[in-house]
Amino acid sequence: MGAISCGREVDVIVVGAGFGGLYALHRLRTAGLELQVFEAAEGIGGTWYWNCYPGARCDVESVEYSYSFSEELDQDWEWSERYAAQPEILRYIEHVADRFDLRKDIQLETRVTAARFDESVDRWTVETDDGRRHTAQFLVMTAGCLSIPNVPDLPGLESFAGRVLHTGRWPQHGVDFEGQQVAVFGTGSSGIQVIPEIARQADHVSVLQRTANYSMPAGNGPLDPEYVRELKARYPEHREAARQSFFGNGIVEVGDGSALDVSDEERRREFDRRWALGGAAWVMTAYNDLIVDEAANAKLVDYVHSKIEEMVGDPETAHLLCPTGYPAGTKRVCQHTDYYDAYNRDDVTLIDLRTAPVTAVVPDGLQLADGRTIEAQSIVFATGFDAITGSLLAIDIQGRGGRQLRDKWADGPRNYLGLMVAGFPNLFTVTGPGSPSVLSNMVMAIEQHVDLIADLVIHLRELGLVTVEAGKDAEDAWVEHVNEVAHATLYPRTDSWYMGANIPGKPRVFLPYVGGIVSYRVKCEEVVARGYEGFLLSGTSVTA
Ligand code: NA7
Repeated sequence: MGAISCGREVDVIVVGAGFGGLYALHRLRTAGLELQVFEAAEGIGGTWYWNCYPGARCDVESVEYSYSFSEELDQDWEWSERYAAQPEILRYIEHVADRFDLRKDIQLETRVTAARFDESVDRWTVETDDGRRHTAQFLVMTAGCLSIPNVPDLPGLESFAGRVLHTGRWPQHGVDFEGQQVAVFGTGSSGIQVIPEIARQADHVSVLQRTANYSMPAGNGPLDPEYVRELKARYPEHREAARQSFFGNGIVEVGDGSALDVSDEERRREFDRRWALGGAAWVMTAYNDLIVDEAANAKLVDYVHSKIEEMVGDPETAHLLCPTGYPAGTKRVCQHTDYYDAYNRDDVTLIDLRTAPVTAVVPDGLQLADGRTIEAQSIVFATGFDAITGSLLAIDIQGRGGRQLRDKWADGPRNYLGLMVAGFPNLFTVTGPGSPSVLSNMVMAIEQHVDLIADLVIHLRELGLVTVEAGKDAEDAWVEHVNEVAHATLYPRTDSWYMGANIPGKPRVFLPYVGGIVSYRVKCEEVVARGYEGFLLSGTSVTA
């Protein structure tokens, strides 16, 4: 290491200033702790700062994908659309930061590179890329579940003469594709959102598809003021209903019957009704067995295929866009606005990478295995992220005895409740692996974790103790439970980022907790009621 200078000594260091970091700062500061937040970007917002590509939009309804901790904030803020676009979400985040005076404890353009637990003083020493070292009793990781971009290792990419972009690192000032031929890789949520927008501007778009995705119409539009007025009149009850729901969403009607117990006509009517309402969650929850029973799932697969065939004019393109080979919903389901229409344009071409992989990137485009050359002046990677564990393992985190988190998690993440890791005292992972996180309303998952952390820290201090960590037995039992619940569903059958399968060499383990936000919350409440069962408080020495 080079010359290191000393930074602040605080109670808590928070890594990341997105939804998670901002709430951690607010909640723990209100509890009387002194905090320092480090954020790598030039601005706050996390995911909603970086993903500023055209078309970026949340797939949870805006009135739900927002903080619930302040009734006044809920009443004052006006969302304009059913599903908010990135600029509006970022404006909301900026508003929250100003309203709760958060900026003074946030240091931007500062990346945390290493964190080591010093057992002699029971404190974390945190290094940042400005060459400074800071210490804190607690370290709270809110660096994001989808924040480390995955860029494919294409042969010759460095020789490309045009511009290379990733949706998760989009230039803040925008990109002008006017007059360009653009190659877009990836047809997940980001690809499905960005492709129609680029198509509107560019001369030609070539979409390079490896796997077709299941996507439902967003059904986005302006929010009806009367609907908002009614919702606001009962916002606290609405928020509570969301907390008690499976996904952290109180609006979606969750069907409680089997897709196999109804006639084909009735099922089609129900799918049609939900498809017309818009929102992936509406369709995916039409029946209670779509994600656990292959035969039930197949009914949804057939339905989605029929809709794609209706929407896309060219039968060959429609056929390629129909997802096959994996159950619907086992990769993150997308929401589209104009996506399928884009393929009805003359200036959008779909290329199937399964039959025509890229053999080389050349200065003016791509060469395909079938001999075709795709000319391009820009390459856009909508190729996703090293999800959930990526941002934690990007930092050299060392716990007791210098044990590295990277070593401990070499075969997949191990922790208790997705929140704490045995052998890594006073380190909290907000929406960490093994918690509902990306399978729920993220803002709600964040609030629940941060509230739990705040209560635990206060409890610890009231007892006059200094460290808390996961017990090894509790950790083992939780990891087993997370796997057991996942394997009762169809999810693990599919190569997805939920399984770590999108990153070469990443262990194939189901990363989030699929048991639902309400059962997870109940489990956490039981743990607290039993005196923080499974956590070791104070100087108890453990080996992980
Ligand atoms: P996703 O959902 O991981 O989608 C990435 C897409 O990129 C997906 O279609 C991948 O195909 C494709 N991909 C990944 N690597 C490659 C390579 N090497 N070559 C070609 N195509 C590739 O990321 P998103 O950013 O769209 O969405 C992430 C989340 O953000 C989303 O779920 C929402 O929660 C918001 P694959 O399916 O792996 O074959």
